[in-house]
Amino acid sequence: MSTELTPKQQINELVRNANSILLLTHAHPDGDAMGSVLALKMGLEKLGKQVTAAIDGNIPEVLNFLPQFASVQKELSFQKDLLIILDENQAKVGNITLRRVSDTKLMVVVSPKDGVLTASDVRIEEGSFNTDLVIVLDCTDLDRIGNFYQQNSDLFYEVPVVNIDHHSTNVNFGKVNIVDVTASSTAEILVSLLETLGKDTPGLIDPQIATCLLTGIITDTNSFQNSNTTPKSLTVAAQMVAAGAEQQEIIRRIYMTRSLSQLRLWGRALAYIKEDTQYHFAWTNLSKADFVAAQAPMSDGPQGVIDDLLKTAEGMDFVVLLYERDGGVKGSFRSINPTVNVATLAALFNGGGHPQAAAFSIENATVAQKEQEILGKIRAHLSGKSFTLPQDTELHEEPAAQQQIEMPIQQIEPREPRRQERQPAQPSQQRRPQDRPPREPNRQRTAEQGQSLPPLTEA
Ligand SMILES: [Mn+2]
Repeated sequence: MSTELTPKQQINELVRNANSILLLTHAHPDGDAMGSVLALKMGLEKLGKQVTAAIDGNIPEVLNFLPQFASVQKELSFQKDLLIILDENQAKVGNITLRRVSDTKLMVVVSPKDGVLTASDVRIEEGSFNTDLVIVLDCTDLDRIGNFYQQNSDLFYEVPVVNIDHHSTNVNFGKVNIVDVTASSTAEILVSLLETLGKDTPGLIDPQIATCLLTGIITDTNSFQNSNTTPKSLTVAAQMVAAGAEQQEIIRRIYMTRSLSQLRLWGRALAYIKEDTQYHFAWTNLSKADFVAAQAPMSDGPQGVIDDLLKTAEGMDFVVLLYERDGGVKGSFRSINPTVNVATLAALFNGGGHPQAAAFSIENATVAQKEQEILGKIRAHLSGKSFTLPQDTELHEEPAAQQQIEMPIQQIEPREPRRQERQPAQPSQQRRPQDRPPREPNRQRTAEQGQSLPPLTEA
């Protein structure tokens, strides 16, 4: 491939030469991930390509108004042919028949036309994947794709990978990369890519595709409220409305409709809000038990908790939501003070995202086990001191290292069992390190301290 081609032209070439294309995004997709995948799927299909879109993890039901929502696969398995190569130098092949030897055994019978075929005339090879091109959208690195990547990692070596994203923490894992950190969303980047791909296909961006792309732009800018909203994102959004995107429907479905379970979940998150008065941040938690008690499907992430509720907190520099998902802890950050870059905070936990919105996850842990460690690392980072707790994700019976960090004035008080329907607290959340500073008598916070928080999706 010529190095003189721009990445967009290179992608155009790769797409033109591919028949079968696989589209992937990060597990637990948000509106941008899902809108981008569906828009590109429909666009490529209109160009005559065979397209598979697959997403690991739960897809938020709130997005089910998107065209072709149900066409996304949740499982991915690749067939590879087994190739039997016969060398005809010694004898020409006459007939090939298949004979069943037993319930579990088949025999391939190769009868020569003349002469003798021997075992040395046979070679067995693995065929290649029946996918010509992989396009990964809105994903900072391949691990974020989830199980599909771990289970099929060979594919990503054998087939060209295109990486299209707008996260500054993207690691440029593709053979071709379009990582535009000035773009509000991956959907915004796809608009110009689809225009290039559809040069000879007038009207490629039809109302359905435009609806998916506008959904990505709207959700990643939080309805054009976030600071990542640029003149270009507004222009592109206007272009999508002109192309027939159902803007009113998007707003109604995403911002005006809340399920009762979601409202119950919000109530729990609101009740547990705590603040750090020294470093000016607020946080809350949602444990697995909170989701259960609210009857909230795990597929509907508690995104709204941070974007619609926590982020409106007055006087805070940033907010944090911790929540339990998939046996681990997810953390979401939103910056309120524009000079605070929360992507650097998420990076403390090997996460990433944007300066205004970032996230991380810790596997095999509960919020109760990790909350103090997470807060300690954040505070240590903000104070410029190092935090010495090992950065593994193992469960610590007692977070001993935590005692080495300077705890700011406000301490979490021992949690009391909140409600009958809450599951019994894990031992570690009730036990408090004994050498903690005494709690401030004058604190206004209520005795009940929340310990779990919701996650967020990196925009
Ligand atoms: Mn995005």
